[in-house]
Amino acid sequence: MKFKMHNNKQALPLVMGILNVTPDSFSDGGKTVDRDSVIRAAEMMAKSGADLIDIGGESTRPGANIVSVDEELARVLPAMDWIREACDLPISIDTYKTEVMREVLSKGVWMINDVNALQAPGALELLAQHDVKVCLMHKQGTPQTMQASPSYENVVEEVMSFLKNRLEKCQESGLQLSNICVDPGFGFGKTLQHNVELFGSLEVFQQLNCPVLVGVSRKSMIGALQKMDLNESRLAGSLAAAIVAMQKGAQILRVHDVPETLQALRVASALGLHN
Ligand code: 7PJ
Repeated sequence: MKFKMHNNKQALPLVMGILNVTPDSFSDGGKTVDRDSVIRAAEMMAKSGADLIDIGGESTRPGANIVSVDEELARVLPAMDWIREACDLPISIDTYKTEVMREVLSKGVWMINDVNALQAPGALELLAQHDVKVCLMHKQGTPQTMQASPSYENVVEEVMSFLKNRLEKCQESGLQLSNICVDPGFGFGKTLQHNVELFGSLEVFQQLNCPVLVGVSRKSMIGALQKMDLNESRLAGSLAAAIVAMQKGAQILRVHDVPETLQALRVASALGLHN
């Protein structure tokens, strides 16, 4: 699969299906940890046209608990095997821990999706030794405290300059630019206003010359943009956001609801919306 290019399905963004193997994930927590449910989820994503599957073994939602390397590996490694039994989709691992990266790289992972943008000690050096995709995400603070008081002078400029700096560091360390995508990190140390400003300026991130990944699926900003009960489904709002992200040039969308997202993107595209 090409990374930088559109897939050949009507120039849609790549759709990355989220498969959490954590007991505390905010929206499908606890439902996908055993073998059968992982296989079922992966088969469903493959059948509905996902381009890759993102496995997360530690929740990074606001306030979530840190898990040990061993615990994270105990969740992620079997899930990789089960997904491979179920389908041949490329696998992304959502981790910021160098030790976890090392293990999954030895099992031939396709992408390292790092909410910490390879800032952990040894992460850059490790990734430089592998031909693997990587997603560099911006966040302010840590998942434990990041929503306490996010603050920026200019959120778009600050996120841009962080990502630019990380891209430079990656290239200095020997990573290939063609393997890297960037992500403004919606909801990671951002108020609703910050998220809205970033989304409004998504096109600006094209200047970084690598694919832009957007993850807003079911996030609290979707609910907060209109008055909504906490337990109400955020699916419709997430689909609207996916379409706008496509229009603003996002090349990878990280989503929970793969068939619904693809339906929305295909219809939007068939009716004249372009990436
Ligand atoms: C993101 C992520 C995101 C990338 C999570 C959640 C929280 N990785 N991992 N971008 N979010 N690259 O899904 O609500 O936005 S975990």
